[in-house]
Amino acid sequence: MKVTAASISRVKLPLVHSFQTSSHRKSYLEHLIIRLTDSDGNVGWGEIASPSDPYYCSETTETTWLVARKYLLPIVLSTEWGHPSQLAAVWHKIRGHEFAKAGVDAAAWSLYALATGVSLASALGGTRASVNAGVSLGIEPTIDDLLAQVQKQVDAGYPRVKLKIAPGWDIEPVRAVKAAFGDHDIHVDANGAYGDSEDDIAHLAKLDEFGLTMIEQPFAPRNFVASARLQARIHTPICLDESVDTIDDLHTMIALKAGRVLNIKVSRMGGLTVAKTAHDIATGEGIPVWCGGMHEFGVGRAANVAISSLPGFTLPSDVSGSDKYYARDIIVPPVVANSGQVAVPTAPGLGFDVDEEWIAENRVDFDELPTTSERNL
Ligand code: OSB
Ligand code: MG
Repeated sequence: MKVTAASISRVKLPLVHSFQTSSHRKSYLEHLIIRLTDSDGNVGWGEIASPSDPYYCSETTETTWLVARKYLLPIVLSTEWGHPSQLAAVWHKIRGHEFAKAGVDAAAWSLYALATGVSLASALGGTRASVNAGVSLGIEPTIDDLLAQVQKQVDAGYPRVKLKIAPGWDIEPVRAVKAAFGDHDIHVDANGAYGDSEDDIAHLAKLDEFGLTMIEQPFAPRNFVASARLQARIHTPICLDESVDTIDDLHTMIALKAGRVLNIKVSRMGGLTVAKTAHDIATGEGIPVWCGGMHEFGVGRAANVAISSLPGFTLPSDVSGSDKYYARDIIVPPVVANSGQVAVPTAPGLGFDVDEEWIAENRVDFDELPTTSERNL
């Protein structure tokens, strides 16, 4: 493949319902959209879905822009590559910056799929015609507000609802949701908000009585030891999210028995190449996986749907329909969930048209790298 042009658009979209995690609240998001063109005129798309501030991970919108613009895209433009996994191998020397890598990697994958005439899901080895979708709900001002949000998503047909928890917002909201929606698949996500003292661990162990599907990331990123201690005490599986950025982290999780479920986020793990490897390793170890989300716009959501079609993604993924997040998405048609099922596109490439006019209307910054011929002058 010869990539001849690359651009970055910083796009800002309002969320239909503001979202609060244990660390921050958001009512709009700004993600970077990567556009690659090859020498035959094929276009590939990827999304850098970093949070704006360094609370979920160390990256921010600005750091991802810098790393993509200065390091990653020049590599994509100057390397002749046959398969996108070769790019991941080249930029392995760039330490960290997984979100930046993920958007550029996904753009290369979607370009590769289009150029070779297959869907992104098939290029990745996906086998499912549709994927199971769940929803993730933020911390609400009151338990009644939370119950209303859960009801709305249950009515929309989603089979799994994940609740954000934090110290002071855990046992009671979980008890209320379980009392009202006991038959539903409910899980909680703490985004690392708990300390690892004996008291913290004993407190979290109280969640075991609710029959939750999993407790996601109770402790700070890479506190594998605390996670292993809690997992040894409870029946509820612990799922790791922020702790696992790399394949080495996954090996640590397995070796220390720090969890029994893996949330594979394409963004957090630096792209589809690493996500696929993580899927292969986890499945081989009997660890079920699902695809987490970062409130992606349609371009990133399409990549999440594609990876979720791999056989080991047996738990519902955070690939809710676009309408849960955005009044108008940047892809046409938007992602649609029917009774919690999202169809996996079969058309070559990303499988959705990208609405370039809508991107241009919501763009707050733009940059285009010099083309190969301009650079050679
Ligand atoms: O931990 O999964 C998380 C959103 C922002 C930061 C972290 C997380 C999330 C979500 C959103 O839970 C899931 C989604 O995209 O629906
Ligand atoms: Mg999470």
